[in-house]
Amino acid sequence: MRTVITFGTFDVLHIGHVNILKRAKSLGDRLVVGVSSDALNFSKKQRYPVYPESERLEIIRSLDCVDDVFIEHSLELKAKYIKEHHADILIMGDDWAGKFDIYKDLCEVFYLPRTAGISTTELISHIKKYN
Ligand code: C2G
Repeated sequence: MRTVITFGTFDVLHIGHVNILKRAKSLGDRLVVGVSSDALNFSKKQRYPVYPESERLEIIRSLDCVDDVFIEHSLELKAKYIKEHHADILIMGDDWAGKFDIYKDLCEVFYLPRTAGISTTELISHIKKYN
């Protein structure tokens, strides 16, 4: 049984999120997803997500390819999360390339190509244009 772990805000769920979660699951047997807390997202991006953490957690939990979810409270706690969830593989999009190589002594670390042409930020500005 190979467990894959990945992290993200997954705000305003879109095809880029679904693609990386499906690809992450295909690399193992079980997929565990750390969903960034509202406070962590504010510290990373200087704005709160559109959907609160409780809703983002439920949306990600409801996907077929996801086996377990938890709230990611800090970027610095990855070692703890990897050990707690017995993860064999850490997957992130390649916008994070190299950033989590320090965890290679705990598990395999791979960065997958981002889906081109879509992001939550672009979606938000697109929706704003219609208001
Ligand atoms: N992603 C993707 N293609 C896109 C947009 C996002 O593959 N077009 C991937 C990102 O690379 C990331 C995941 O989807 O691996 C979640 O993206 P975000 O919700 O933007 O999360 P992020 O802010 O990158 O949070 O500890 C790490 C962070 O919590 C990651």
